[in-house]
Amino acid sequence: MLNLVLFGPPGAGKGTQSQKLIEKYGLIHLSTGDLLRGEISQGTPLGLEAKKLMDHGKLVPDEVVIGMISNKLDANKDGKGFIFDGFPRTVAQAEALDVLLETKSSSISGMIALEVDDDELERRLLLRGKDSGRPDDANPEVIRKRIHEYNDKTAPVAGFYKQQDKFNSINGIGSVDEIFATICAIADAY
Ligand code: B4P
Repeated sequence: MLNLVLFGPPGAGKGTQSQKLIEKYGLIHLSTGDLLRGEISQGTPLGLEAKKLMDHGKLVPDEVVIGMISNKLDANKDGKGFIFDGFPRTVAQAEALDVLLETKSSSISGMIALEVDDDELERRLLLRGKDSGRPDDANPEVIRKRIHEYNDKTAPVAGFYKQQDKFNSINGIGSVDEIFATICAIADAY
């Protein structure tokens, strides 16, 4: 199985590149952001709780997202592999993912981190906020909170994969196709 973690701050291009990767490699896309927005649009209790946090740029509790990922892994046992987009976002989530995959005799092949500076992130998210309808994209203060949460809780996840010799960093600024070509060169090596 090819299991890739696409990593980077909010607005780095994880969702954008995931769409292209699933087309090219036939992998299953697991985006915790999309799963949470699905719960919100269905008005489930989990979604109502998550919305309060997401609208303020905060992370949703680890046990909630780990449970969602576990269900999705169980539901897609026979796939060629997964793209983890926006997960793991804390070291506790990364540790839990290793345990979940081990029970399925699988593991993460590698992490690909998209590097983008804060000014460009804010510009992209505000632009998307004009027509995405996402409350967390519409307000500069919430965007800055998301970037702060990333630096505080998510950036250390890179160290977790560096220790396992699975970390790859690439420039996330440039055309979507240029960045995709760089990602594919790494994915092909796996
Ligand atoms: P997510 O849905 O994961 O999304 P994201 O951080 O907003 O962004 P992404 O990096 O995917 O952006 P995209 O490529 O689409 O998270 C939302 C919230 O959910 C979090 O804040 C948190 O509250 C919660 N959550 C999710 N997962 C969680 C977890 N595991 N634990 C706890 N909480 C969790 O790109 C952004 C924009 O840039 C787009 O408009 C795109 O068109 C543009 N763009 C992309 N590539 C570009 C390029 N090369 N040049 C110019 N623009 C580009």
